[in-house]
Amino acid sequence: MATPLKVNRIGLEPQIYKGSKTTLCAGCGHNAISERIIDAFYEMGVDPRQVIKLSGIGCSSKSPAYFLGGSHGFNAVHGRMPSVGTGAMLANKKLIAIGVSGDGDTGAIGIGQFVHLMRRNLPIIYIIEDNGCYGLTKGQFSPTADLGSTLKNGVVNDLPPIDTCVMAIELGATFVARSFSGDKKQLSALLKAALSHRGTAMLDVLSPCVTFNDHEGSTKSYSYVKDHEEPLSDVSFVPFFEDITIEHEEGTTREVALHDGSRIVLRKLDRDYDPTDKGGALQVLHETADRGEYATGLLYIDSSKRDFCSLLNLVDEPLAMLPLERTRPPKSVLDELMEKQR
Ligand SMILES: Cc1ncc(C[n+]2csc(CCOP(=O)(O)OP(=O)(O)O)c2C)c(N)n1
Ligand code: SF4
Ligand SMILES: [Mg+2]
Repeated sequence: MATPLKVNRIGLEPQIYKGSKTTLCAGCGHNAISERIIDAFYEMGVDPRQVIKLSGIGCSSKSPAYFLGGSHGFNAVHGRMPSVGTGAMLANKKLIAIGVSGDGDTGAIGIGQFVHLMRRNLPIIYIIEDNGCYGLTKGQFSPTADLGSTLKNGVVNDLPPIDTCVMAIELGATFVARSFSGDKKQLSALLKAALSHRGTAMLDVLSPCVTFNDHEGSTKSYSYVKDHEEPLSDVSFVPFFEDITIEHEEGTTREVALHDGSRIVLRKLDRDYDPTDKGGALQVLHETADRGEYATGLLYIDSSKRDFCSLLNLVDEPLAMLPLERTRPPKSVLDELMEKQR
């Protein structure tokens, strides 16, 4: 008898969630992130046909080709993915948007678009695959490269970095997290929580470039990040469709309810961390950065703010599906308007 196929809660096999074979270097952090995205969408039972994948330009921006092969996709111009994503979501707010960018794509040429995406709270998961360099163009420093870190050839970076998480929190993003491509458990929980959030979920994922930025002197190498990662709490995720009761000691965990009824459970490590305290989140980010460390986990969340589509009072039906007669006012409306101007 044939073994029954493994399927998720909407009856789809894991294979459906895969994409083409990666052309990125073996060991590149971006490949591990694609794997986590595949697992998260499969385990959450998201229909890939409802998803739009968006990206800019860079090795990171190539990666949407390597997951969710049956989803819609748009590989935008360098740094311009946020405006394409905004257009797509306003045209069809029923889509689930996932954008993949790089630290160069976001922090350099795309910084203007990033800023406005974060303040609008568009419903989108926005991932920065952060390797501190322009991998695709052979490893030059990017704006997230740390002061004093070095290139492979010994050149020292004498500019201060941009912290995209600090920026996102300041600008009004409602879900801000930092993780590491090598931290399977934390990244999986954060991706699933991002899928349950309504609004912009910004994840800066440290993702080492094994070819150009994995040497001694780099602060984005596997060994540096492993040694300097400071998780704020132990992150678990409980989806709305699994009514799991997590056993925990009073006072040692914090639960955050997400809009679809799922919960993100944060177990205390060596400090009490409140991800709803904006000032506290910024302080921790500044303090850890001063020590050359990376605070990881769910940094900040505000699930009360309206997302961009509801802020614009869009009709229930996606604009892209409306028939012509509902999008084009008849001549009588125009005549009436003209009459009022007289
Ligand atoms: C308008 C424009 N300017 C510059 C480039 C060259 N370019 C291609 S990718 C890239 C940076 C990619 O860095 P990042 O976003 O960090 O991605 P990574 O390759 O590191 O994943 C640059 C500058 C381009 N393709 N288009
Ligand atoms: S050059 Fe770097 S970022 Fe690009 S695929 Fe290779 S390891 Fe990844
Ligand atoms: Mg990069």
